Amino acid sequence: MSATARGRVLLSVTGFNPHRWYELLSKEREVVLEPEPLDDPSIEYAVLWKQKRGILSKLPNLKVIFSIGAGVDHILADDLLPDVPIVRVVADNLSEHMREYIAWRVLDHHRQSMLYRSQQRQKIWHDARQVLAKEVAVGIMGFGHLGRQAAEMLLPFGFRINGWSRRPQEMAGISCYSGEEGLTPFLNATDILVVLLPLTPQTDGIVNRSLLSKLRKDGPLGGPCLINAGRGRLQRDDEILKALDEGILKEASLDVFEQEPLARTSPLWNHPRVFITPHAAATSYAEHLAGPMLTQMDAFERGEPLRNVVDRATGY
Ligand code: NDP
Ligand code: OXD
Repeated sequence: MSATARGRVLLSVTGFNPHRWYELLSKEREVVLEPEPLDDPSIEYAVLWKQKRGILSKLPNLKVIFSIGAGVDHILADDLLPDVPIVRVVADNLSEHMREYIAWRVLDHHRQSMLYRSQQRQKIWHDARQVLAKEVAVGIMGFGHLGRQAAEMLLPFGFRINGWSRRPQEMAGISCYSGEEGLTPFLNATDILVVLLPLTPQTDGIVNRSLLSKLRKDGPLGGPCLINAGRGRLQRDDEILKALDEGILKEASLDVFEQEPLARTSPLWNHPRVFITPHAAATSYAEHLAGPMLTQMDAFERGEPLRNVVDRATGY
């Protein structure tokens, strides 16, 4: 079948060059970057990252939206979004990147890299006391697909692992907590907090000073550490700074920020106990994700059910 005979794909992104996505999706389908006219009936699919507001609202035959990402808050933010299924990314390549990022950051805090980097700059030869992983509790906030992957990666090191989710979950070797009633006990038992939640109305701003002050105070690392690779608006940047400066938090690794890119004026950049990456924990590469999206479009047209569909009621 020719590329033009099948439903066309609207590709709408902000914040990066969509060239590679365009090239790869175009191998099998006709791809449109700006729909013209706005009510083009030949467009049946949309592939999106922070789409322009309202760009989908007039398309009469839109059938499925595909998110270029595991999170979908960037799509749901559009108040003119049509009511069609939204498929999110669940893919080995993305999960592997995230597992590696979490393992890297947890080990970095555990093995006191910030201290040793600072000592190196000052040419200080001092052997700081090191505890074993089995003495340290990592709490994974958002124990879904990526949270579980992170837990699997960390278990062999010997870390004690807690997971927190909305509904009760189970995993061998993990202490699972859920819901509001589970949050305080989960935090009280956690030395390194790993945030892998989706951004929803319920989770917006959840990582604030009050939450951080519930992390284990007398743990083996000399203070709790935070790793946020979920979404920036889960946290309040200024409250993280406050928590660091008040001694509530020892260190932080932040991949995401309330506003991205992080403003050059943000004090987070120069804080000696903050490690920053530019929303790069697990990038969605077109080479790995465009193919599965095209496969899902074909399967959908054969009448097969869509996979990894977002629940609009919960927002993830
Ligand atoms: P999942 O939907 O598989 O998991 C989400 C988890 O969060 C689930 O355990 C869910 O609970 C839990 N959760 C949701 N809402 C609440 C709540 N109100 N209270 C408690 N727990 C809650 O998502 P993924 O693991 O695939 O991805 C997680 C997030 O990671 C994405 O939404 C995205 O924002 C972020 N991400 C960041 C990347 C980066 O590069 N920085 C890359 C990829 C993703 P339950 O199990 O009960 O449903
Ligand atoms: C995602 C992301 O949601 O890249 O996948 O943040």
